Amino acid sequence: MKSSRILLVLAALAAGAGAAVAADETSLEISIKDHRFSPAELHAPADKPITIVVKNLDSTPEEFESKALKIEKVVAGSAEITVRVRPLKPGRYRFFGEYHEATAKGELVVE
Ligand SMILES: [Cu+2]
Repeated sequence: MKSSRILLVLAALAAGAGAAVAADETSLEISIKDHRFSPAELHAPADKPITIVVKNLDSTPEEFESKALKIEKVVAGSAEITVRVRPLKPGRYRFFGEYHEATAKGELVVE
């Protein structure tokens, strides 16, 4: 009885901590259609962690890649991935779809 109460308190504390982190995080969403990103430009505030959900609406796979962001992750056709980005300084960070580099281009604008 006593130990289960302690567990409940710990669970509540953990949930609170998680909510605090989530509130400070910027969540962005981008989709891929016809080998292009939409929107092609994402905006995020500086110095905060960023989560980007990449939805691939094409039936073929794409690789979400950014040298500036140090990201390289394959997203299967008709699937989605979530990438986490460390807090960034203001600037423009290019990304692209490695499998269709000619068309799949975008930028994350941090300000
Ligand atoms: Cu690559």
